[in-house]
Amino acid sequence: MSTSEETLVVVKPDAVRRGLVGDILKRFEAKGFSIVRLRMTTMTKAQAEEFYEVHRGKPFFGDLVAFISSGPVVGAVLSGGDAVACVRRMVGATKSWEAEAGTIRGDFGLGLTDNVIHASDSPDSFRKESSTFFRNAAG
Ligand code: 3AN
Repeated sequence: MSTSEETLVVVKPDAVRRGLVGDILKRFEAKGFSIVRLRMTTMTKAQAEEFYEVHRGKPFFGDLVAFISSGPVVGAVLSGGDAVACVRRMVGATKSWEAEAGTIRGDFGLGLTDNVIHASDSPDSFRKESSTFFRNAAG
């Protein structure tokens, strides 16, 4: 029996620009996860730096922050069994061109910085990322 938990996904600016929000969120609902919180926003540079804090100092940090704050994103908290690991499997490998067909990155993208979607990699990351993402949000 899997334990119910929550995780955060963020549909990135490339996927929002391409009109893929519905197609992507639909997969999580079809799988059985509930969307328990949802926000469309454009992240500030400071918010993006905090969101990707673990990558600070890496060579791609600047590009990553510039990209994620380049346009609207849609963040959703998903609730359901084994959410963190299961959603990561559904998202697929970081390099979209290597991601398996049937995963979100495998089906919808070819990029690395612009790799369609972010998903928390642990319950601790979920707590930190969602507090950054939903800061000052109503509701
Ligand atoms: P994932 O999103 O699959 O958990 P992470 O956490 O290793 O991958 O990386 C966070 C984000 O940083 C990725 N989604 C991707 O956009 C970007 N990224 C990771 N590695 C690289 C890299 N070598 N060059 C450019 N961007 C990268």
